[in-house]
Amino acid sequence: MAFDDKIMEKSIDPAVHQMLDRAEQLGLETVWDRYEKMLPECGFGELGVCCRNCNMGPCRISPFEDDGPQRGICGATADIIVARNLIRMIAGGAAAHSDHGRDLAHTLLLTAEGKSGGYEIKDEAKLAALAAEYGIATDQRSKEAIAEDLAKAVYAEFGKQEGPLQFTRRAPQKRVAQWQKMGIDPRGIDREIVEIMHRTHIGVDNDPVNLILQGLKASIADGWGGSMVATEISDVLFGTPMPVKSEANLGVLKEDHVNIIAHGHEPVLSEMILAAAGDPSLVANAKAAGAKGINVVGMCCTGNEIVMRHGIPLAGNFMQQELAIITGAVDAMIVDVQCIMPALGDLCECFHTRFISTSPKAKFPGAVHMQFSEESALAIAKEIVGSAVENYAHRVPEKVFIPADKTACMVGFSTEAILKALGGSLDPLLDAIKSGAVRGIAGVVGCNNPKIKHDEGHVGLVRHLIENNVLVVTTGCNAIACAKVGLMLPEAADDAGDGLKGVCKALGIPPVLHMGSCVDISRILSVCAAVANALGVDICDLPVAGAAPEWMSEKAVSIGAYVVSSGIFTVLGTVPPVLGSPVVTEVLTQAANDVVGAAFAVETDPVKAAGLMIDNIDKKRQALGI
Ligand code: CUV
Ligand code: SF4
Repeated sequence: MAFDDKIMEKSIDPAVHQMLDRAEQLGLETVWDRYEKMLPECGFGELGVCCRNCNMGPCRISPFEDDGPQRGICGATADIIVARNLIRMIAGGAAAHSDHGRDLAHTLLLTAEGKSGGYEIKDEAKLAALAAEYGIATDQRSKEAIAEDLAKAVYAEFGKQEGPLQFTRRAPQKRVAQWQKMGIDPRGIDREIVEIMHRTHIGVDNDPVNLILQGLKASIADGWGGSMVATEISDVLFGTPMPVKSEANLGVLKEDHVNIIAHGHEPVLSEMILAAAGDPSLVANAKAAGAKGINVVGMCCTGNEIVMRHGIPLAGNFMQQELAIITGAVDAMIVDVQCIMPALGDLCECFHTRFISTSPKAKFPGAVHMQFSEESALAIAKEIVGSAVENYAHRVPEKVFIPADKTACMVGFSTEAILKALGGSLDPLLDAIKSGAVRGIAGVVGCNNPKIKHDEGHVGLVRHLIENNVLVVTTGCNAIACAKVGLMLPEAADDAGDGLKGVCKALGIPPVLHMGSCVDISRILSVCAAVANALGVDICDLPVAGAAPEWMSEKAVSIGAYVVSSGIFTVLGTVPPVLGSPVVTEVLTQAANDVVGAAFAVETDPVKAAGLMIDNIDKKRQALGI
């Protein structure tokens, strides 16, 4: 189906085209309309040169050297203001990921103490492995006793005053030594985030380089701290993902079922929603109401969590959350935290959809708040699902329009699953890299952003990489974009270069491996660390690269910072608000190489961005002599 250019240029996804057309017919506004109304976006903001850190201001630095203020009222230069703003973004992102990790630690502790309402310890092997890492005795001990010690140990990582964070020690020795030398080996997770807020208060740290170093330190506390805790403890509680088949795109909604979308981030909620949706009495209620059953689907990173562990279909990525409501077929949109548009409330009012918020940390206009608590998790989840079932009767059939589009995918490639696919050791992968069949590995992650044609940045970049024999590992909204176009099927190996194609066919894996949600970028770090350790080199020596083609969130800024801090060259597809500072721009794109062995590049063209990554991979191969 073809629509007018205005629609076609917004996304590469046919489901999105149909839904945007539908929105137009119904006179409904979406994120794309609001983006257009915002144009031109504030030039000072784009450059990062506005400051509101004290009430002498707000101040903004003129981009023209001979015209307008060159200093804030306190005397801060563009370099200082840009650096402060950037690391405050890192603080926001690291806080979000780490608070998610903290919630998992809390749930594990309650579960160990027998106080949680429905959770269990599902992966005892992982529990034992983590206990060993923390030096917790496992012999002759119950899993609850081990879990209690582990939960207390990871819980303590957040409030620690002195380091190190245990998981940072997964990194190669050389990497840790470099962090120590640069003073960026994090102490406590919360401590580094708080220190950013302190240093960026008026009149504290006014050295752009010193500010950025603290930003890197806090980001490491995210990637190798809070995010890694979130991933590892989720695996203990809900199981470590293993390959599973599913489907992706709005076509996973079912006209004849009660449709529930779980949207947001933390599996603590979505796992229980799933459990509740299987409750025979709720299913019976759904049937009594005339539905064939209860269809739970996921969106954004919550979607990634439950597709990886249960094969629950993915309804779409960040830019599709409003479009899902516009199908008129969603009986409940259940959300917790992060990446949930406050626009959903108004939109739900145009349909029968019940918008249900659950976290005490995240309330929304137009939402019904049904507060979730780990202590009575299953009982509350049943109430929430019950409310969705009840709402099915209010669905207006004339308002229902579900696009047919959905694509099969194979997901669930945790580190453990990749090792299993390789036959238990990294060697086949290392051999394939050495022989050149696999040129290198790229981590492609991150959000959607209306500044970029939806999914084109993601898919264009990933396709170019696999054509050039670069194996892609992915998380977040990139993963969902790849799933929707069929890149996560073993058959997609046919789209890869000959070397990668051969390796994928031999192993029966897709050329693009879904490693999970954003916090699961920690899985990518763990794989990189394991590969580097196996080769006896540092991560910055590996033929790997990272990209966030359509990023928008503060979390993505923290991710970019910890990926680069880990020694991985990273290309950003949307321009970060730093160009107002020559110093900050230079540090991020050049000097970072001397500090952490990697740097950022910005490239909005996806094929060119892939080219930069491939160049970097080739350079590393050369240096390794392979
Ligand atoms: Ni956490 S952070 S839009 S859902 S990847 Fe998707 Fe992923 Fe960005 Fe948000
Ligand atoms: Fe202006 Fe300085 Fe206050 Fe920022 S901290 S608002 S630059 S006076």
